[in-house]
Amino acid sequence: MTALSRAPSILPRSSRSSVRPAPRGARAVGASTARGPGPARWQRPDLYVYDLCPFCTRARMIFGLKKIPHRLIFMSYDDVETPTALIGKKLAPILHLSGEAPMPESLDIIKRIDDDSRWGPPILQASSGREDLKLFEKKHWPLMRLLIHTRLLHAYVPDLVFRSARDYFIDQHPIQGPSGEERPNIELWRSWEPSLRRSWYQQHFEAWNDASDSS
Ligand SMILES: N[C@@H](CCC(=O)N[C@@H](CS)C(=O)NCC(=O)O)C(=O)O
Repeated sequence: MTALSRAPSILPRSSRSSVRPAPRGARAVGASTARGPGPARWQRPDLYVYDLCPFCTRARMIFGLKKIPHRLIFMSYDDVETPTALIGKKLAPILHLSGEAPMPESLDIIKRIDDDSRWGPPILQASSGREDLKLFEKKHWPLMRLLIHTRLLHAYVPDLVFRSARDYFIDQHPIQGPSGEERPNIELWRSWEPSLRRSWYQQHFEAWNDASDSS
């Protein structure tokens, strides 16, 4: 799968709170149920995501659970323009419903979709408030981050197809060194040569591969 380059072409001309005109083809998608006079409305929600983003996976789940047809738009990770045009900053996930301002925040997106009677009655229960899960994540995130981030660059992830996107990802995510060096803060990390940052990622990746080959 590749990062979709069509996304910018359907963005609003101005910024965040504007309601964009219907994209070309919207009439064909939603003609039978388009409501009221005025510009044609498209029916399928647009969901802008990164495949690497756990908050995006969370937002995607409600569409799967309720079997809601939607347009899933993978942004390239270095594409600042698309999310900024939609919500004023670089962040995913973003939901855009026809006739409404695009909205961020996975939990708000989930609630917006689950509560909308067009897609049936709500199905989600209230949050369990499980503190043990939060603690597990807090405790293990440093190791999870190292394992996940260094592997993501080698996975089939549409947001990281372009070299520029992978470089952007590395720039944004400092890791500890391959010989146990402390994880630098982001300013220090970004002041280094790109080749050094890439090499830390690569060395971790290869070390684990070597370890799993020999086990
Ligand atoms: N509170 C937000 C958090 C979303 C978030 O942090 N998304 C990350 C990706 S996992 C993001 O877009 N960060 C900006 C970036 O990666 O440049 C939510 O629940 O949707």
